[in-house]
Amino acid sequence: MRKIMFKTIKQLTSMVAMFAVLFAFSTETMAAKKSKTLENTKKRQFVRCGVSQGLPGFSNADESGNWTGIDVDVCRAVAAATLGDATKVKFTPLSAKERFTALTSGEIDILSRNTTWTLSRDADIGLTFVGVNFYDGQGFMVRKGSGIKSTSEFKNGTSVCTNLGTTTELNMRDFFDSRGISYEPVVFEKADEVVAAYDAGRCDTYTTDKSGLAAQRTKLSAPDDHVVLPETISKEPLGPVVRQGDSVWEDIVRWSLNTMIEAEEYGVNSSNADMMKTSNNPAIKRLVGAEGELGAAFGLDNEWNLRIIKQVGNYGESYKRNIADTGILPDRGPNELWTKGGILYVPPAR
Ligand SMILES: N[C@@H](CCC(=O)N[C@@H](CS)C(=O)NCC(=O)O)C(=O)O
Repeated sequence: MRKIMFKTIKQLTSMVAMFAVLFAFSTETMAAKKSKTLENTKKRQFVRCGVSQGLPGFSNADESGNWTGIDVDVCRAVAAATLGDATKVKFTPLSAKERFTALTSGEIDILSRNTTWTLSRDADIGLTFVGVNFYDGQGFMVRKGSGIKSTSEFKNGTSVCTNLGTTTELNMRDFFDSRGISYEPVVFEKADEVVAAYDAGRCDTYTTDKSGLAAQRTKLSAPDDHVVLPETISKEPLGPVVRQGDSVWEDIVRWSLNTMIEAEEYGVNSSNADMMKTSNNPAIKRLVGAEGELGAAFGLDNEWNLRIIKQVGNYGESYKRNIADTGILPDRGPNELWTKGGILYVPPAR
């Protein structure tokens, strides 16, 4: 009798323990779906997005304050996914120097501002990069009149205009130091000051990401008098950044960007997205919310991705509208899909 009772107590205890584990597991999964940033975004009814102070093609405001660009579109995608409306974004223009503090201090919730993903930025200062929306590299622009055709012609004492608080500054130092060429940095916090200084002839060359050179060239008084040299001296994978510590928000931003890229891969765009609901390709059906429950993983409804595609478009549409059709960089280069010879490749939405 005692033996039987002992056995039941033992069974009971292990059952209680099992339930406790199950309970802890389920609350943990529920907790994992909670995002303070998402909650606050819903309360506020807008996404707080940090952008540049004006970089055509990436993040640029017109006279009426309407922001456009591929970086702007990432924030619009998140607004479409989380608030149902791509226009519900408040943009905060930030200099390169200010951008990370604005994110870590909680002034913005997404930094989408031609920002290079590096180890120290990702691991060291409370930030998390969620992906790459433009593969770039650093280059140099010179006046055609200088006759310089290659960076190998740079001489001792070359004066170089660039932006403060950027990878550009560091690569510039590595570049000249490793070649034993003395140089004179002419550095400003505001990009417009850099452009103005270079335009006024205060430096021999202007260095930044090649996309930036192409964009800023349009602001020079005589764009055709300048040329971007062929060499690319660094890797600049540019992408959106979030604060460390809210993994659900991080996932929302990551998969909003991925949705735009994968939609292009599957030929889903802003005009055919609704029709794609009846596609016989399950991968396409998932992308437009007609199959699976992908949104539930972030605590979103099932049409979060359909709204992104309908309201913002796929990556190709965004690139065309902002970068190609504006004449900044008509060719996609490495920013072409992996299926078309480029390196744009995102994990599958399933
Ligand atoms: N990708 C580099 C450079 C970023 C950067 O600040 N580039 C300048 C020159 S293209 C810029 O954004 N200018 C526009 C602005 O400051 O508004 C980085 O992350 O450090």
